[in-house]
Amino acid sequence: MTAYTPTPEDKFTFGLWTVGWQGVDVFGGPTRPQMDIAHSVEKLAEIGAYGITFHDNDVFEFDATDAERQAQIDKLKGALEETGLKVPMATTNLFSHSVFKDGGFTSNDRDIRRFAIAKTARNIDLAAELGATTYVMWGGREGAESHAAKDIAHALDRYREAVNLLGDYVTEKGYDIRFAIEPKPNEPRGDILLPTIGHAIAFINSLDRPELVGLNPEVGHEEMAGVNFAAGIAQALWHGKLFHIDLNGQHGPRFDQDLRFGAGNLRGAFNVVDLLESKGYDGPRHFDFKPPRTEDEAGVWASAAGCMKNYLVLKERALAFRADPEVQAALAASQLDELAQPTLAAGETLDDLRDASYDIDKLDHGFGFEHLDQLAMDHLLGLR
Ligand code: DIG
Ligand code: MN
Ligand code: MN
Repeated sequence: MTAYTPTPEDKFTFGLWTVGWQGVDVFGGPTRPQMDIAHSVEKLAEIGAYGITFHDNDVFEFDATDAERQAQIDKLKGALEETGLKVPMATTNLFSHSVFKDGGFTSNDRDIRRFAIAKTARNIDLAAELGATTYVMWGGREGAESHAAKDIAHALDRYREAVNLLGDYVTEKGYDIRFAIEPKPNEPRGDILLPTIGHAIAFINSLDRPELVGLNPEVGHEEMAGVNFAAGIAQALWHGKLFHIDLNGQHGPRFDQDLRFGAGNLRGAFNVVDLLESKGYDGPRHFDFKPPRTEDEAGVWASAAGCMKNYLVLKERALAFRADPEVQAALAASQLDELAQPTLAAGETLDDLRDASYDIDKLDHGFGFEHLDQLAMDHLLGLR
């Protein structure tokens, strides 16, 4: 029986806010005590993680003095030094403090927008200091609960202004940092701006430095919107915009469950791992999940270990699926190789298509997708 033991080579990373989640929800207070950040780093190293990610206020309090902020940063640095864990990504908390109740970059209040950009720039400096190369922007509070409360065009102007300004900043500073926008359709706002991968890609194309900005899609967020996550990240890869990823579990369109990866939509998880492992994504396998409030600390680590184990099991099953000669024959029978071919031959024009004759009865054939999909199911279930 394979052990599925994660190693740093698997590049599994966790947000400090995940294992540190105290189990608070809309209907109940914390069920776990606050977790010391050094303890989180040490335990994540112990279970095989490659690195950690953080919001500024996962490391130090919103109202920390400079001395308190530095003490916490030094504590984090010490734990990273001791364990060898890396920091591939960082991000800003522009959603917890009440000042951000109408957003940060797109708050109707101009002074709050100015503060949000300044807060982000300060944490970008820390991200660069810790070696992060991706800076995530999740606009959880950028949105509205009612139509007239937010002029979308002006809000997007302000969003673009902020991202352009920060893109200029990292360029002038010479930081090796790219930005990754994380879409989400709703929660905590009634409707969030840039709700899906598609909206975010369109927005990125409007920026001054689009090459600096990509995506950090999250499994549960696209599924909340009722769209297929694997198909979404396939398009992100096609645009060269899958800069980072938030892996977790979700039971379809409902509140953001942030389950451990593999829980919830297991077939979707298989499809995601098949895509990441076969289409050349070389970034961290990052988990943004929340151990359910039912769990004690032992449960937190069981949940984190489950994220990595499920990824490794699905990776083994997906690689076996792609290597299976019967699958390769089924892919050919389903004409997947033909899909990879241009529709026009070299030198052909539209006239060639229009002048040709077509035997519709011969063309109107079955594609054998059910046989192909059952083979995928058999591999997922460990039957092949
Ligand atoms: C929630 O899905 C968001 C925040 O946790 C964070 O800003 C981002 C980082 O991946 N995901
Ligand atoms: Mn989420
Ligand atoms: Mn996320």
